[in-house]
Amino acid sequence: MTKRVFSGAQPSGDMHLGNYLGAFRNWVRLQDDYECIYCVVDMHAITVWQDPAILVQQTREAAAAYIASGVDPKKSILFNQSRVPGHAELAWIFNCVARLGWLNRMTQFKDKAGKNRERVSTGLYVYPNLMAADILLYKATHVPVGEDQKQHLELTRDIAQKFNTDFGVELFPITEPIIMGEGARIMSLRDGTKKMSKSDPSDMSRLNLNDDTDTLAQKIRKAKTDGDLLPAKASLLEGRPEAQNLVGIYAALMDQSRDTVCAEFEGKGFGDFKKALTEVVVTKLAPITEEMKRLQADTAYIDSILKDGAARAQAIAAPILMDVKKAVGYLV
Ligand code: AQP
Repeated sequence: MTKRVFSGAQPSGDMHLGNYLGAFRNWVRLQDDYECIYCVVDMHAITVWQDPAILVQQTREAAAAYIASGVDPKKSILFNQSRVPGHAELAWIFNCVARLGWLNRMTQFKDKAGKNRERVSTGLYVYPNLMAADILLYKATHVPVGEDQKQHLELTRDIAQKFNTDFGVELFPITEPIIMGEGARIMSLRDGTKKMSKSDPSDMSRLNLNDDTDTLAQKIRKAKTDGDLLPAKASLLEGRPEAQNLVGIYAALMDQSRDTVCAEFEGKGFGDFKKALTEVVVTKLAPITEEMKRLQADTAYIDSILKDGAARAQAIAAPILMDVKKAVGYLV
């Protein structure tokens, strides 16, 4: 069986360092060993309100961020989700396969809906079924996952299994997670217990891939920390979430362990550490920011990449979706 990876990000705001370290950078590394499909998941994005004119821009920005991070659109398939109708078609079938109790257990829905549960879109609730459809529409064998997506991949596996059993077929693979290491979860610069997120109302909470050097420096300078010094070992950062996060970012960008970073900066205060961190962040992100800017200025190029990617994705999806429809008993 083809070893195939599927992954995506929502064009729901500015792409940030969390997306880069938790996703894009890993996607680049997977390109040599897997057939990779990287999607800009615009259908997921609209589960919360998106201004249509901005959504179009953000979709292009997301594609530019993937490419600028090193995703090669010739090697990998890069497209926006809504262009391949199979995602919606399969998601509907999965709405009828997944059980209500399974969705009720999804912690991300609880987090995102919060106290507002009665007022969120029904799309937000069935979001994990659409994610299962994204993956299984291509019979993806592997999905790179961070902590926060583990539960959704479990659901995808449950749906695949139930579909195969209910319809007496061996159609879907049981997709394996690829667990990513250091830097898997980057936290907000304003609150080390919350993840860095596009939808955080404070722009100061995240380092955006399109921030200029001065903005990055200012955000790091203003990042919340405590008054203590850096300890000799990472385990001694326990209970200091902001300090832990900044050390984690440095370690991830330098491809070092947190212990190595602590050993280097032991006894220093966060004033000094932030200066070193700024240098590392700027060195690593500036080339990406510049390339994103260049790509975004060429909308025709980005649009042609996404259109071509959608045609390649469609070619893989069409026969799989046909088998699904036949298994379900649709008259085709
Ligand atoms: N803070 C993070 N640390 C590590 N990885 C992260 N990812 C997102 N935030 C972090 C990873 O980026 C990929 C794409 O994420 P997404 O856009 O599909 O959705 P998300 O995880 O919900 O990202 P945001 O920024 O928090 O978006 P909003 O605010 O719109 O919900 C995923 O692989 C994710 O793990």
